[in-house]
Amino acid sequence: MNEKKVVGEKAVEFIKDGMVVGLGTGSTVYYTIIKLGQLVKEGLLIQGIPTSVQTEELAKKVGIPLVHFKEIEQIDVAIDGADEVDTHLNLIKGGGGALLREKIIAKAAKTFIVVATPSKMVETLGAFRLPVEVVPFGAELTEKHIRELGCDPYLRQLEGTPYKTDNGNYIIDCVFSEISEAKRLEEKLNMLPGVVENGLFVGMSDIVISLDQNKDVMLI
Ligand code: ABF
Repeated sequence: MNEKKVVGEKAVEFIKDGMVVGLGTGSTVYYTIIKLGQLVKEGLLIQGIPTSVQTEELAKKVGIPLVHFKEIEQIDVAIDGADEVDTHLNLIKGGGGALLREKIIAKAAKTFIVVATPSKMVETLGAFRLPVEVVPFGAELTEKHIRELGCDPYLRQLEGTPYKTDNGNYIIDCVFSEISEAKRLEEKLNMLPGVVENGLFVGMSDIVISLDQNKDVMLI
C-alpha cells in the first residue's frame, strides 16, 4: 500500500468549488496536488497558492490555476505535510526547507489540514531535528544564540555550501532530542535576532489525516 498516496488523496475531500487552497510541500501532499489536478481537469473550480517553488512548478504541471495573495480575500483550506505530529497535533515542519512560506499560508488558512503517515506520529516532538530559518548575515552568531537554548545546531548544507531557501535564507537544523514546551521554544527562537521563523507549528493544525493500526484512513 502507498500510505502517502492514500493519506494525501483523502485530503481532497475537504476541497469544494470556489475555494482558495494553500498547496503544501513534500512527498505526501504531492499526492494531494496530483489528485487536485485530476479534479480540476474534471471541472473542479479552485485557485491554488503554493508554499514553494517546487510546489508552484508541480501545480502548474497538473493544471491547478494559481493566484497571488493580493487577488484573494483569504485562504479557505491549506493542506501540507509534516515531519512530526505530536498528540496535541503540534508539528515539526521544514525538513523540505519550505517552513516559512508553509507557516505563512497555514496561519492565513481558515482550515489547516495535515497529511501525515503513521511514521510521523510521535508522543513528544524533537526526535526530528528542528529546522530554523535564519538570515545569512551573522548566521554564525545566530547559531550560537540558538545553541544556548539547549540544542546542537547544524547549518544545513547542499553540495558543500549552505542550503538556501526559496527566500534566500539559511536553515539551521537543531537537535533538541525532546521538545516538551513547544510554544515557549517557538517564541524564544523567534525572539533571536537573525531568526526568521522556525519549524514548530503549535496549535495550528485543525485536522490531521493519517492511518490507524488497520491501515484505514483516520482523521484526528
Ligand atoms: C513539508 O512536508 C515539510 O515541512 C516537511 O519537511 C515535509 C515532510 O513531509 P513528507 O514526508 O510528506 O515529504 O511540509
